[in-house]
Amino acid sequence: MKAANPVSNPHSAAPAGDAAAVPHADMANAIRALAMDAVEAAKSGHPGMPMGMADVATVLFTRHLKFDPAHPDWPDRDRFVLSAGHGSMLLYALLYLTGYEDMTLEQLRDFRQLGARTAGHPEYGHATGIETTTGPLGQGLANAVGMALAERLLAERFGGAAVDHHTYVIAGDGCLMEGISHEAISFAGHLKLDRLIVLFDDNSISIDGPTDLSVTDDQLARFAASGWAVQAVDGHDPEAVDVAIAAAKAADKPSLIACKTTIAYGAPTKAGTSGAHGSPLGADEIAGAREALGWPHPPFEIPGDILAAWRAAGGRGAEPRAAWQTRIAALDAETRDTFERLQSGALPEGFAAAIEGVKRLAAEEKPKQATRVSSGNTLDALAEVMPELVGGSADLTGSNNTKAASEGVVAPGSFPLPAYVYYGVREHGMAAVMNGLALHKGVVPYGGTFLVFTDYARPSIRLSALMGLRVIYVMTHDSIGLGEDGPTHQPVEHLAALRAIPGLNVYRPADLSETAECWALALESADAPSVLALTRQGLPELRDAYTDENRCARGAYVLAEAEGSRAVTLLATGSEVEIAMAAREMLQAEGIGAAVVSMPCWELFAAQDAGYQAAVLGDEGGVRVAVEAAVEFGWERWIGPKGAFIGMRSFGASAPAGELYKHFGITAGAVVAAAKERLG
Ligand SMILES: Cc1ncc(C[n+]2csc(CCOP(=O)(O)OP(=O)(O)O)c2C)c(N)n1
Repeated sequence: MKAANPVSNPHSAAPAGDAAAVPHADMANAIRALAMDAVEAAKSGHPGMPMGMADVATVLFTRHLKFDPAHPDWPDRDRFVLSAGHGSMLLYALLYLTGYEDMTLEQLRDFRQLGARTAGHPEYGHATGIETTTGPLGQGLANAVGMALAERLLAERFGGAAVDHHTYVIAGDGCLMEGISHEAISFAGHLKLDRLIVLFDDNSISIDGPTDLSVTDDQLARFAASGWAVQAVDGHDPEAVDVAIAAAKAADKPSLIACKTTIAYGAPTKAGTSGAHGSPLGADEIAGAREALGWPHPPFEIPGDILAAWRAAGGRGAEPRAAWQTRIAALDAETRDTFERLQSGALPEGFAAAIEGVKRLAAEEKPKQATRVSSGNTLDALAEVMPELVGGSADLTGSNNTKAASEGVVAPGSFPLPAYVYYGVREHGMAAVMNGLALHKGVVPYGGTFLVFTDYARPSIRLSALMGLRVIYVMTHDSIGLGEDGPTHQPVEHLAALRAIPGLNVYRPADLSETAECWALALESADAPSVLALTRQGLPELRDAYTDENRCARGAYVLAEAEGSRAVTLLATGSEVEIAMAAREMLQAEGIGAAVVSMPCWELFAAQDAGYQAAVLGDEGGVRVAVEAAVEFGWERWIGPKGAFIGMRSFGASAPAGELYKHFGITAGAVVAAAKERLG
């Protein structure tokens, strides 16, 4: 299916403002030329998608998008998400043309080179105006749902004078084929997130060829069935696109606009084919495209009048931004302070006292409590002082203990803060929506499911880490200790798999005190995601007394020092710290000095200096025994050459927890035996 080779763009309506003098086609062709030239210079990349969507993007950026390149972090800007991240040159061209200071022509020339802002796929934090990292298809679309949700939550709290913006997405066939798109659109439709507008690059091409090789969905019907307003337009007709976006803005539901486009629009032989996907067009094809498009200018050269028109489009936001600033200044001082604190991500004054209150209660009452319950108690205290909390669960609220008493339930037309979101059985969607919430800023998301189902959310957890987002994953039922639900529900390799993700802090607290401390650390990590691995089963409080210090902050610490000289160091996390404590008693009773080290967070411990690590782990030649109801993978790093590991070597089984621990040999007796064997 090959599109007609356009000799000139038949739709050459003029955009608004100073840009009026320059025909639309020239504006759009500037994007096309930069995309072709940058991909050619890099000798890799995707020119087809930016060339196909250039008309749609031109209409969006010159007529609708509310943004100010001089203030890229303006909180009330419209968000633009390029979910089809392989078309990164579309975004980079737009950022350059509209005048983002850090997106220079040099950067475009250095497309895909080491150290350039213009990475192969848009990377959050590499350049201003990149709202999220995209590339894994479907993620951006789901992030945008989170951004649109954050907008509604903050608008309800602070009013339309402070928060009133849209979230736009460009998504391709690939994004819509991914399973995550179903979770995201279903959730957005349910909540009637009417500030969300998806521009679907409906070009019927993906890498393997025409999309009908693998998909024949009626996308309009699919979105409509999920509660979206849907329209279909010719994506090369700027007036039609303009009218459709205006209608979408007026809709009381999220909107899908299917934009029929031709991939690599203008390329003489590759337009409309998957040949325009994933590799440079080549010199001849580019020359032909320049001719067909009526773009005689040399590579990377944008004529002054066209660039000026684009810069004028970029300048449209200055006035609305200044007006917004005036409105913010007019807010009462308390509202403004809270708004600004939330935007900055700073924790509130009452934060430390909330954590202290939980720790004092732990020391005084020493409750026997599952750490999932401890987490719920901590959240109750935190939500009293943190209106920015947006909690939730993927249909396991009662099991995850994720709903704090003061959190209001999010529903269509009701967006209270602090908020609680019933995400439904959508783990992957939940994680990506939480990334979007965090990216938007102003709210702090956390969400729960069973630890074993981090597998269902893993691609988004990885992106939380890659982007350095404060997203908190509350993952309960963290071992065979969950008991009767059996091996499908019992994580064994998940701690190791999560610890393997760079930049992700995996916490496994042992009691109420540690749970409160780990929550504090997760919230204090403004630029890192956290997983809290929590138990279903009850655990004793292990601390003797209240300490002001956050003992989990260094990742591992000596919970109980050996009496006499230390011959054995017992390392454990979470529910197995109790087992290590029992083993210590038994060893001490035999006159063997044993210390117990609680290791709630490997990542934080790995960041400590060698002196601290050595003091905690004990003499390198000494005997170390680690106990964790999970696979050994990774523990060799801590237990040293003479070390032993007591844990899982297979999947679990369905039985009461106590029996399972015995069956799999995760007992104080086994720890003692392993220690004595190594002592010789
Ligand atoms: C999760 C995921 N799977 C596979 C890829 C590799 N990939 C990049 S683009 C693409 C095809 C996308 O097709 P479409 O969205 O229609 O983009 P277009 O061909 O229109 O540019 C694929 C499979 C990816 N980036 N992410």
